[in-house]
Amino acid sequence: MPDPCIFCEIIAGRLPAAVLYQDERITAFQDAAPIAPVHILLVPNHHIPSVNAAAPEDEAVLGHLITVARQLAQAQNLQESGYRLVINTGPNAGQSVFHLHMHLIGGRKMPFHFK
Ligand code: D5M
Repeated sequence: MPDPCIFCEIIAGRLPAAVLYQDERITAFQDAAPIAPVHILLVPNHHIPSVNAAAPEDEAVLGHLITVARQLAQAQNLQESGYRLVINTGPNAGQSVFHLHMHLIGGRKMPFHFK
């Protein structure tokens, strides 16, 4: 793990971020470099570097990311217009922060490809 992991620092409240949601399992905050009017990151509170490193016991928290992403999308009035949930994994996907995170992106029409 990079020392310190920036998302672990945000989760712990040691690095500033616009936190929209937090419970005992996950945290959601505004992406610092938004590519759309709505761009939120949802992360497990415990450090998982990527989908490749997720363990069977992480299955519930990964499902919880989707449930809360849907709630946040509805709170942003995206349920009609639509939105995208993306988890970049590894170099070809352009993963740049190695703490598993789900992007919630919406508020504009998106092409088929991400970014
Ligand atoms: O996406 C990593 C995302 O993380 C990228 O959209 C920028 C965002 N980012 C990086 N640092 C921060 C901080 N400090 N706060 C909020 N958002 C941040 P990836 O899928 O790895 O390319």
